[in-house]
Amino acid sequence: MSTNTASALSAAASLLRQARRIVCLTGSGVSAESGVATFRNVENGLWARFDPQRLATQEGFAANPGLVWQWYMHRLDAVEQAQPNPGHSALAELEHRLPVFTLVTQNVDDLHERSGSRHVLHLHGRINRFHCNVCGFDHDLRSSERRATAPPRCIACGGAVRPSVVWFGEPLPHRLLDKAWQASERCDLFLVVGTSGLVYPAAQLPLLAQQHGAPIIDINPEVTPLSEQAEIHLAGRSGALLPRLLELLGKET
Ligand code: BV8
Ligand code: ZN
Repeated sequence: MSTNTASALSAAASLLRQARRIVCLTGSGVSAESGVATFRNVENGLWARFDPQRLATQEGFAANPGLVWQWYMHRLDAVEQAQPNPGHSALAELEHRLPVFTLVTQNVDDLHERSGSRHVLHLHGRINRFHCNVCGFDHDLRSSERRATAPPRCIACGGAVRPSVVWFGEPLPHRLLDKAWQASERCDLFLVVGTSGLVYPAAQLPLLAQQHGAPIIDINPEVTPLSEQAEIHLAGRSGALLPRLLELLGKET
């Protein structure tokens, strides 16, 4: 594992240049510089302040639907006010420049799309979409429904409407996971950005790629289990390092 020297950046640019099929997995760290909270930071992460069992599980929703609803709507407001940062823009640019680039995100925000990424696999769903927790019917909501203290009722069956995110213990969207899995098995370079690599099955994807011979580049100010596995760990903020990587890629091709 090499870290954030000029030579590590240049080695990463060189791997990117040689690669033909790249998969990138992002986590909440890529949105941190946009002001969106991460999850596991001990001071200001969401799970340091809120209990995931009460807020991000079926059991939590059944026990207190109003609390869960208001918490997600509060987070949605924050996401809507946030702007993409240079890390998001650099990833959008990589999608345009590189031959086959599959962007897989654990993030429920839409900042990748808003910075120009066209094909994003949202493994953990999207906070600005809604469906019925009972029958699965998709719902568009009016702002008054979003602001209500309890979840709206389904127009098809009367069940509670919920945000279309994946809670703990729920399966990931099957088709998207399949696509991400296949792309990871076939890629020749795996880029990990801003994730603690603790949530499965997402964290399995880079390891799967590595088992099939692809090197991992990890961008994260902290050392994670994935940085320890990575061929190159670029220790720093994605909003600073991704644009530098892009610049090097442009210079040396
Ligand atoms: C499933 C909801 C099966 C949406 C989220 C024991 C062992 C192994 C696995 C398990 C286990 N017990 C249970 C499991 C499975 C469980 C799991 O993995 N648990 C872990 C935590 C132990 N997984 C599941 O339950 C999944 N489902 O397995 O289903 C199944 C199959 C069939 C039928 C039924 C069931 C579902 C997982 C989905 C969980 N949903 N949230 C929401 O509210 O948003 S998890 C949550 O964590 C977020 O969604 C997020 O996407 C995900 C990952 O977190 P990160 O993004 O990595 O965030 P984190 O704070 O951890 O890290 C941020 C990183 O950024 C840090 O490293 C930091 O240093 C870095 N950073 C900070 N600033 C920057 C930066 N990096 C770069 N630049 C910066 N500027
Ligand atoms: Zn319904």
